[in-house]
Amino acid sequence: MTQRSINADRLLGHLNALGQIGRDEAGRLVRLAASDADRAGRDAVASWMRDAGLQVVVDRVGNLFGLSHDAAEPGAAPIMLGSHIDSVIDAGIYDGCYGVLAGLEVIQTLRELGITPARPLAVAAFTNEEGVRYAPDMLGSLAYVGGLSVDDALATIGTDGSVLGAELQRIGYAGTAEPGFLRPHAYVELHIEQGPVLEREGLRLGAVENLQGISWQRVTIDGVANHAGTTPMSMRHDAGQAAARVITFLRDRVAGANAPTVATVGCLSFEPNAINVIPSRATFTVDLRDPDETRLLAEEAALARYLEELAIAEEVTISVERLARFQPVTFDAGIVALIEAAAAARGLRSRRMTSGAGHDAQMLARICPAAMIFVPSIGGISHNPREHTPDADLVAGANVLLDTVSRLCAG
Ligand code: HGY
Ligand code: MN
Ligand code: MN
Repeated sequence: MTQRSINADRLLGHLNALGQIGRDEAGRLVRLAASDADRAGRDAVASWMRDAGLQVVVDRVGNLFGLSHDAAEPGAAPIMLGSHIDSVIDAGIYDGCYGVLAGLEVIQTLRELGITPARPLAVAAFTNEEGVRYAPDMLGSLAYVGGLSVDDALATIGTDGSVLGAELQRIGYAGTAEPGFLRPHAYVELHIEQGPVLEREGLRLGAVENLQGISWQRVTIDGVANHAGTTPMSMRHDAGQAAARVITFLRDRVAGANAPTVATVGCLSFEPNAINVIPSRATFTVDLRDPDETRLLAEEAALARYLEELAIAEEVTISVERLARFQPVTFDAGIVALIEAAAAARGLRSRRMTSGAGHDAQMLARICPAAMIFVPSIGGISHNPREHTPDADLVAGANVLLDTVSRLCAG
């Protein structure tokens, strides 16, 4: 059977065009959920969906869908592809966007080849996957699968004090479809690995069989502002020092454990944030992840114990707010096997692997069989403008997605 292929130039053209949408005055890619930059990106993707002959639908939490109803069984549950187009701050151009645009490309290719799949096809761009502006991450897909009420999702307050529902209204993406309006037969997400494994092992593709648990917390430490010059060290209630001890505690504990656990303090702010004032308040985030739920719970408990002891030792007050908590997810073994077979049929060496990053697929897995396909990230770099995947790998991944969809339809 001659192997079908997606339109590589069109996919790469869309990827690079979308990668230029949402640049700030410094040239950084910052397409935060429900921002003007996100609107511009959504408008572009929606227009490409229409160009492909798809019906464009937006649901109440802004999830954007392209639907192709051409199918042998038009009323059957669709195969859904997709990811997200919102980004982190100073992002690369592939994270999320690749999965949305490759999903669109696969559907457009099948339509152009005149192939009528057994089932309808859909491609989704889920709202606020990154969770940088609104917590939790994967908010749009979480609401889509019923893990968060629509009202709670729309009432979410952003790090900038904005309200998600009002922002979606403002950018014109407060849709009317009820999240969950389509229950997929299966969901397959193509994504860059964002880690070093595939490149290190010289492999072209990853069949992702599971995804690690995620714990996000915001910690606030309240001490006492005082004069940096006149206050003896023994009399200080230094929120800044206490925060530094937590950061070091996390790194030393996780680095010392013979486990895949990872810990990150990505946001940190002091008040009053003045060079000669002992910080009265330190606010920071803790991102803990582990593929094993028991270990993740143990790390959360160890942090909680440390914070209690620290509050006494430093004579400060410490409060913690839960921002996100998702258990590890195992993907559908049948789809994982289809992905491996599709890769092998194209002579692409692949391996099964765990996703270190969170993805919308972990939410869709709650309502349908789901799995992911990874392509290599050069240097394992992501959430960084240096994020890069060679064009040949991007095209190969999209062709494996195409074959996986065909096999799912045949199956
Ligand atoms: O945080 C994550 O893993 C994803 O990029 N939202
Ligand atoms: Mn992503
Ligand atoms: Mn990301």
